Amino acid sequence: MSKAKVLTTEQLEQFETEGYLIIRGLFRKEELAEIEEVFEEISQTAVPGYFEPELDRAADDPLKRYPRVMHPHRFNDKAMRYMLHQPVLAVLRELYGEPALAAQSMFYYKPPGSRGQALHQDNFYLKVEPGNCIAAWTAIDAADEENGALLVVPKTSQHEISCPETADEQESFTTHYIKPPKDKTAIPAVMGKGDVLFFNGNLIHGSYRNRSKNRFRRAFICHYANESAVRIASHYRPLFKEDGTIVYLESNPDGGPCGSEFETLYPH
Ligand SMILES: O=C(O)CCC(=O)C(=O)O
Repeated sequence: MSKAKVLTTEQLEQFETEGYLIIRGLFRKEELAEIEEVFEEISQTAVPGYFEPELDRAADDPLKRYPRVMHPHRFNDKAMRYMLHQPVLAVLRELYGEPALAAQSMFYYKPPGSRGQALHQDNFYLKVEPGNCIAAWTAIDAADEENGALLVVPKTSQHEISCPETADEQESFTTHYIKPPKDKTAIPAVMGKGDVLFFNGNLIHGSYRNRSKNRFRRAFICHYANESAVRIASHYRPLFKEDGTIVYLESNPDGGPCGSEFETLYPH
């Protein structure tokens, strides 16, 4: 039996032409409360390889106290469940025109005062082929210009993957920077709690610093590949089907047009 459609023609067109789409209120209040609880608990611990706060350096940089959590689905069942959140997968199925495979989860606390992430393109890191990755960026707190909302550069989703320049380390906690084309500007994606922003792996995006005094800007961020993809960078294996079954795509070898040194030093 075919599944009921969740996106309108206009929404599909927006994703095609602009490269991103915000779906309002895709996570319910109780679900958001559960996600908050999971990551509050994680923030009180250390999980080697996935969440490694450096408490002695927290006074200099709020991200040392609250670094991003990498791949929480690999050690937390609830994170796995939310990476495979049915309403998100239903949207992805329509954006891809086929089912999605879940490749990565992350959680950003982005406390007040913390640096942002310089503009970049996700498929530079994920190397999904053939096809592309799509991110589902869920606002756990309302996000706006003051607390460092995600920035998107509309219509860059058709651009080729470019080789990064060096980011301004005063403003970005990551080291890569992709300069937007001259005729394009980054705009903030202003979002409410529980809204989800979908964007494809070529779209140039990033975020500014959290300039607020006391507002975290937490986000649960997952990356997906189309089910027909054959290869992905090794950092993202294994992947998961909608029903949670494990899938091993081939490992996309390091390198590509920008050389191999980028890949191993700076996983996304
Ligand atoms: O949430 C942010 O500040 C940046 C996240 C991002 O760029 C990404 O997940 O690719």
